[in-house]
Formats: sequence, structure tokens, C-alpha cells
Amino acid sequence: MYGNTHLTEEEAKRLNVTDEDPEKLAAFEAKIDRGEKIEPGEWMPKEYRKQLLRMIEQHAHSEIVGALPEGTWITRAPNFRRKLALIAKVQDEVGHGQMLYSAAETLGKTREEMLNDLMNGKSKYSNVFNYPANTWADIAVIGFLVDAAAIVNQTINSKGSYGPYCRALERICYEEAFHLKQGHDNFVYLATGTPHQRAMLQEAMNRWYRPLIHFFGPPDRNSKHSEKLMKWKVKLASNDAMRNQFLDMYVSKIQEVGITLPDPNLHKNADGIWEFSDPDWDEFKRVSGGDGPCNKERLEVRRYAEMAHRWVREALMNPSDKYKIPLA
Ligand code: BYC
Repeated sequence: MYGNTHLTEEEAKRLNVTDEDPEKLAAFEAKIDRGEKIEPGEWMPKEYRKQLLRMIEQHAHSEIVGALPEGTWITRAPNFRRKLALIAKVQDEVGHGQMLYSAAETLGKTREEMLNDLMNGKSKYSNVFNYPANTWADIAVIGFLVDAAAIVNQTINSKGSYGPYCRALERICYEEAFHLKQGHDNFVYLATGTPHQRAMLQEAMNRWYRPLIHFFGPPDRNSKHSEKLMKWKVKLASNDAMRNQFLDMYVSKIQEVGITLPDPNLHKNADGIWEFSDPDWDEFKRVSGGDGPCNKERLEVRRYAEMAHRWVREALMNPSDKYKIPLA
């Protein structure tokens, strides 16, 4: 055993904690085992901090980049009510990014450093936001199913071990529940609409099916970080378990309105586990590694926003005469 922890020497090596103080490590593990939260400023293993930061930062980037595909449809929403709902949703997503950047900052990296790493391609964000939103039906699929997938992931992980992340996730899930409802309403409206609307929705569903399967990360056998993250209760279910829960909850809701999924092998086996064809994990690697259909465009928009709005940040951070509006 490693010190008085529950870890074998072998496990301690895999978790990358062999240079940590075994007493402190044992107390940290006991706290997590009791279901208590770790709070900023408390002792934590370096690897826990590193993994948490990576995951929360990626999540924060996903929220603000994720606002872009839907954001492009605000000016083209088909009517006033849809436009209002979409504006509110996109604004929420950016707010989620802010909450998550604040949670990540408690781990010692500044917001500026995180945004720089997003723009220079060093940090990842969710694969799904590197696909185009070609038609209004894409907005229905994103609002209903990307948000549903996110809720599955976030509801599970909101019971995790790091206080600031869990509190942010609880608040995010509360708002995502509204996003899902408006997405579902839009999805059902198109599915039960004219033949053209149904065809448009089916075409969008066909394009989003694989990115949605990818959303939960690589299969467990290829997941690099799951062992550590699950050991420390940052992730409370594996990638495959979350993907399975999503399929369990949503395949029937898609099919009940007459929309099909483009995989003839998608079915639930006798053990209650969903099986599907190989969803092309090479595509997942390419897209999450920077070479998807919209990666360049997404990062260019972020860089432009950073440049065009620099003066606002400067005015807020360093109020000086330069930005004062002369009173008449
Ligand atoms: N996309 O070891 P693994 C939203 C990477 S936004 C890209 O299994 P882990 C919304 C992974 O980073 C909410 N990359 O990783 C917003 C790792 O690469 P690195 C989005 C992915 O961390 C606007 C490698 O693959 N949700 O809802 O144990 C509008 C190996 O993976 C992805 C989140 O961000 C991916 N999908 O588990 C609408 C959830 N998956 O870092 C909606 C927070 C994996 O070694 N994140 N990779 O280079 C998580 O829960 C976990 O990070 C994951 C992956 C389950 C995604």
C-alpha cells in the first residue's frame, strides 16, 4: 500500500501521486469517500488540480464556443417567439462559460490565460461545436439533443467532489432544462409540420447523430483520464455509461415523432446496453484535435471578439481619462 492510503503502489503510480505526502493524500481521499466537497485553498494532489482544471476549462470553452452555431441563427429565427427564446438561450450559454471560468480560476489559472489557450489552439472544447448549423432544423437538434446530452453529463457530475464545479453545474442544469424544453418544442413542431419541415429535420438529425455519439468522449477502453477522474469523483460515470443513459432517455423521444436515426445497428441488447455501429472514432479525433469542418471559423470568431472588444475590457479594468465621455 502507498502510505496509509487505500492505494496500491501500482495505483499511486497510475494516479501520478507518488510524490505527494501520504498523510495528506489519505485525508484527502477520506474526505472524498465521505462525500464531502473539496473547496478552493484546501490541500489537493497536483494531479487532481491539473485534471480538474483541464476538464473545467474545456467545459467553459465549450459553452462560449457553443454559443456560436446557435448565435448565427438569432437574426434568422422564423418568428418573434423563437427569436426571444434563442436569444435567451445563447445568453445563458455565455453566462455558463463565465461561471465555469470562475470555477476554473479557483485552481490557479487566470481567465486571460485560459482564453489565450483557447485562441492559440492549446485547449480543447467539445467536438459538437465544430459542425455547421446549416438550417433552422439544426437549431432544433442542438437545442433538444446537444442540451439533453449536456444535461445527462452535468447532472451526474454535479454530485462530484469539487465544490465550485458542482455548484456551477447545478445552476447550469437548471437553465439547461429550459433550453431542452424549447429545443424539444421546436423539434416536435418541425417533425409534425409540412413535408419540407420534416425532411429538413431528418436531414439535420442524420448529420448530428455521430457528433452526438462522440460528445460523451471515446469508448471507456480508450479513455485516458477516466480512471483518475472517477477515482476522485470528478466524473461519476464513465463515458460509455453516460452515452448509454443518453440513448436510453432520448432514442424513443426522437423516434416517437417519426424521425429515424441513421444507424441500422442501433439497438438495445438483452442486457439493456445500447449497441451501435462504429461511429468513426477517427473523425472524433480529427475534429476534437482541431481539424473539423468549423474549427478554424470558430476560433477566428473568438479572436475577432477578443480584438474588437479589447477597449471595453481596458476601460473596465483601467478606468482613465482616455475612456471618459465628456459631459456637455
Ligand atoms: N470533444 O480521457 P477522456 C453545452 C478528449 S457545452 C472534444 O475520456 P475525459 C452547450 C479529452 O479532452 C457542455 N474532446 O476525457 C453549449 C481528452 O483529450 P486531452 C459541454 C473530447 O475528460 C452551448 C481525450 O479526448 N460539456 O452543453 O475523461 C450550446 C480523451 O478523453 C471530447 C462538457 O464539456 C469531446 N466531446 O472525459 C448548447 C462536459 N471527449 O484533454 C450546449 C465536461 C473527450 O487529453 N467534460 N475529449 O487532450 C467532461 O465531462 C469530460 O471531459 C468528457 C471526456 C466526458 C467530455
